[in-house]
Amino acid sequence: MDFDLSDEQQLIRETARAFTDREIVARARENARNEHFDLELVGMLAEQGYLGAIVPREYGGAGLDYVTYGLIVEEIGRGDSAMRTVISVQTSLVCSSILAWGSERQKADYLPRLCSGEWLGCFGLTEAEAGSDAAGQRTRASKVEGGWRLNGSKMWISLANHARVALIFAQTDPELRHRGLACFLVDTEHPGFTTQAIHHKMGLHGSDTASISLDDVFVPDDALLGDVGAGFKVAMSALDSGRYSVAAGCVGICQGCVEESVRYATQRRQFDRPIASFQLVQAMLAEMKVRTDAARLLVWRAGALRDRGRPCTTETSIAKLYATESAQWCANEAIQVHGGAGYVDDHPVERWFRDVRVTTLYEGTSQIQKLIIGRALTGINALVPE
Ligand code: COS
Repeated sequence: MDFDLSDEQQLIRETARAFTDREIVARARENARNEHFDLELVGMLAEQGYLGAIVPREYGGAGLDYVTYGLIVEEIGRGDSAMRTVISVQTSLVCSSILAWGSERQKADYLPRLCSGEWLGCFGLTEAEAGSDAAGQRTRASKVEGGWRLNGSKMWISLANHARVALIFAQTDPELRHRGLACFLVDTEHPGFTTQAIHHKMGLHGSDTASISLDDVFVPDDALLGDVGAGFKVAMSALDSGRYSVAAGCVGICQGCVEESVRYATQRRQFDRPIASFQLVQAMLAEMKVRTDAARLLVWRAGALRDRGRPCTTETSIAKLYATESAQWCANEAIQVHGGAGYVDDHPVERWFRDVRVTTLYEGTSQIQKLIIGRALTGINALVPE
């Protein structure tokens, strides 16, 4: 077992760290304050090659492995979860789905545009009534001459207001449940496709979130991604990559909490000495550090398994569960270390605390991750009645 990164991985990580500090950290607070989805910064992510890190070079990507992708996502996640969300959605949910399930034409058409940032993509799985129960899609796809008509709505969709292509999951035959689902590559400029921005979120104020309405949207036959009936597998395989990305971003939040808390605790003086000299403060710092390292190693394990072509769904759920819960815990502790100063956005811990809250909800709640892990342990699917 080798925990050392290669020279190339170290260089990529250092470059991502410097880019994050220079470009992302510098804008994160103002973007959050102004609820500004920073398209200029998204363009810079694309220029860095971060929107298609795991896409092969022949399709315009950077051709990196998953471990290296995770290193990049960790750094961006430390800087700003709103920008990390862009990478997770564009790369893991959209590009990886097209890569795994797309025809040669679909790959050649979409991937270069997505990797270059010319187009953004979004992932239309969740509905108001289909969250954890992703198979319970109410959006319907009806077969018509030359294509399909889509009707329904989607909820909590990141990047939807700015996406040029949307992966839309829809039911073709409700009696078939998950085996009736299909996934379509939908041009968001088609008549009948509309979005509405969702405001007043707890966090991720610099991220674009919207609901989608599909009102008799026509898509041609060749907009199908994978076969009719394969939609659920498209979604689950995308989530394997998406959960990895969220987990890596949360390691970044953990790391940021450690760094900011050590910095603050060594500078802040009370009782004529730095608060870092108090054992109770050191205990908080130590616990944060332990969780950070453990979360990172779980992410690296999931990435390494994937890079070797081994099954990694359970290990990815373990990494996602632990990293997101740890990031939430670390953000809370980091505010405790900062005291009153951590309660306003002068320090990034305040934003991390709000931004991290969604990570145990989206791309599968912590409870869903536990059911996936529990099923792997016992062989029993808790969601199926005996
Ligand atoms: N990759 C590819 N295929 C997968 C897969 C994966 N990771 N996981 C499951 N599948 C396949 C199974 O092999 C099975 O195939 P068959 O129909 O050929 O048997 C099919 O998908 C159904 O799988 P499963 O029986 O595991 O589905 P369940 O309904 O029992 O449970 C859970 C699935 C709960 C795990 C799933 O619904 C889930 O992850 N829900 C959370 C959804 C979510 O994360 N939503 C948030 C989205 S934010 S973008």
